[in-house]
Amino acid sequence: MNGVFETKPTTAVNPVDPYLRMDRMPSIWCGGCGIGTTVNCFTRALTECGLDLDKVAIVSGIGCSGRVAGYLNLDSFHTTHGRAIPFATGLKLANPELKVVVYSGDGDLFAIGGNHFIHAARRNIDLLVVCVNNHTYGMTGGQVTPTTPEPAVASTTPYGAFEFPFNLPHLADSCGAVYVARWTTYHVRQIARSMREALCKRGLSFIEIISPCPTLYARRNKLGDGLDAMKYYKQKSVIKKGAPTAGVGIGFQGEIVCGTFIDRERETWIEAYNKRHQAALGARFAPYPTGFVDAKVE
Ligand SMILES: Cc1ncc(C[n+]2csc(CCOP(=O)(O)OP(=O)(O)O)c2C)c(N)n1
Ligand code: SF4
Ligand SMILES: [Mg+2]
Repeated sequence: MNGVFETKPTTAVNPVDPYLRMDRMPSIWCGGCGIGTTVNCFTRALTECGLDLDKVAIVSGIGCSGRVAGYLNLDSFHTTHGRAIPFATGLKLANPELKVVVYSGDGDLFAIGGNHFIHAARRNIDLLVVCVNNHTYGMTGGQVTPTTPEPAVASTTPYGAFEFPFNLPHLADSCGAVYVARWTTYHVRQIARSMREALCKRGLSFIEIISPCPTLYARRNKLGDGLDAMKYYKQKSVIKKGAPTAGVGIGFQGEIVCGTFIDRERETWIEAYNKRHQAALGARFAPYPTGFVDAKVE
């Protein structure tokens, strides 16, 4: 060196790239949108969880968040609106060896798809459900959803939302989910850790990620850009591990309680099916394979 730093051409690969279908880039997501951040966290969780990626399948519904399955270089299924969970349930039962992840938006999972969620959680189907909650139908122009807080403005509530919104962690908890966590897109390390933990659980895990939609939700509500959303998440988030889920509802621009609220064990649907039929039929019954894929958690 003679005092000058030499710059060499680099062939460094972004560690996220191998997990993505790079031929489909750039993504459709707007600048400042939080969905891509959640995908980055998911790839980190996949790196660390030790699962055989040939045995991981991802299922999305329709929406901006529903595009996630199509961008990930896994066995990906982009299904119809609201039907990701029944599709994923069928996939899991047809091939119990798979670790099946449902990744979709608040509208897809909790409006048209809400009934499927509550029954999958009640039955404890072995799925990880990740909900990107931006409080709106992003893809279709910013309509109100079951999670829009009062009195946020949406295209269908020009004078402000007035319906009681779902508190998603409480819904998941009361329906029997075995793992329930909430983070915002500001909490990238915690999201990755939660995803890794949830990938290792047996039964229905639920992770809610509060995420900005600057183009529709934030613009209509004069909340600024993606960076302003990060400032809000940083200032108004409080981490309360194990907090009772009944108390973690979110008001408009209010406090966001984050953390892992539930981590418990419960018989999965396949285990309960086997137990009941074994008891009733004895040796005449051939048990359904549970096919749980072991992953490592440090
Ligand atoms: C049966 C049916 N009804 C309505 C639609 C229109 N539609 C597409 S995406 C969407 C809402 C998506 O909202 P969300 O799941 O919150 O995803 P986001 O775009 O906010 O990420 C709707 C209503 C559709 N595709 N199919
Ligand atoms: S419309 Fe909203 S949710 Fe959809 S990509 Fe743009 S910022 Fe993201
Ligand atoms: Mg949404």
